[in-house]
Amino acid sequence: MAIIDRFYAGDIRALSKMVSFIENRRQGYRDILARMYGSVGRSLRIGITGPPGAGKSTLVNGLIHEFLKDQQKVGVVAVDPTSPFTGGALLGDRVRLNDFPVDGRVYFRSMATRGASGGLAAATQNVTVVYDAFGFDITLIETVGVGQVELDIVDACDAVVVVMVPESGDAVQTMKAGLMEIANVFCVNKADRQGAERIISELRQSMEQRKSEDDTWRIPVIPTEAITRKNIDKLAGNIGSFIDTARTSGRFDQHRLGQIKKQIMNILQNRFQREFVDRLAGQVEFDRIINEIAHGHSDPYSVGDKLYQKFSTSK
Ligand SMILES: Nc1nc2c(ncn2[C@@H]2O[C@H](COP(=O)(O)OP(=O)(O)O)[C@@H](O)[C@H]2O)c(=O)[nH]1
Ligand SMILES: [Mg+2]
Repeated sequence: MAIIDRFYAGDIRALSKMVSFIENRRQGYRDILARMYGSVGRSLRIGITGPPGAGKSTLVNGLIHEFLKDQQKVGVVAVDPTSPFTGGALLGDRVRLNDFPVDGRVYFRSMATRGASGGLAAATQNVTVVYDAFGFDITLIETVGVGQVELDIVDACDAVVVVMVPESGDAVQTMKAGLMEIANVFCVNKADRQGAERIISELRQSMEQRKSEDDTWRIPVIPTEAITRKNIDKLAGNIGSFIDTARTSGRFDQHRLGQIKKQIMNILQNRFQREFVDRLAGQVEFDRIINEIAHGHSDPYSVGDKLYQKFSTSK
């Protein structure tokens, strides 16, 4: 049987191969994705982001148990932008596998980033499409929150949980880092540690003060202890409530449509850019131009204007 047929028959090894195939953009990957797009849209995509060591993986473990109780099938993708060396499965993720049934109801995958942050969003989106087509009810996306990457990841999620720990220090600092805007649910993990009360009340206070763009949803702050699974049910419940609320208000669909538009724009932008740069490289006498500028006969802005005029109109 062809791998694609085994995939649609629910063979987990075929799923593994398929994810690699798509991730590595093997020849023909687009046709396969195109077929998958015909049957997706059902799976919920939940992002879990926060600083390294906050307990995201442990939380993901706990959440999987919650979802399994509800007879939900769960696919996990862990994105690690901090480590260019892992290049695949992180050790922790391999170990975790032993906790779960091997009957295809849970599946893990790690992805190391390949430099460009935009590429990461695209790769993650593709994996979620594969998971969805395979029949997972829920996709959990674990990412380290370190700047641009987690902002990109919003484009691949329906709901985002931002994880903090008492050691995160000043909650207000974290807000400034842009995590505030992307959180639909806050989780203060390691609530057993000192300082938990403080960060929880700080966060709750900021949430009260914040004028929400969407007054149908108040961002909750949930204390958890991932290692003992304390309050994980509550966290799962709040994620569920957010999604229900967003569906009712129409925000859920709006968000998804916006993501599709953004994805198309990214594809176009990349293509135009590549094509433009290729044409430039082949036709512009850079050495001469650079020399002219260096000797005061021209300037970079004028050259930019001229090249733009020339190449935006010519074929
Ligand atoms: N004290 C305490 N430690 C925790 C808790 N949750 C996770 N940890 C520990 O924190 C460390 C980092 O957890 P991990 O899930 O790998 O964090 P990640 O880097 O965010 O994925 C591990 O040693 C966990 O056992 C918690 O609720 N309380
Ligand atoms: Mg982790």
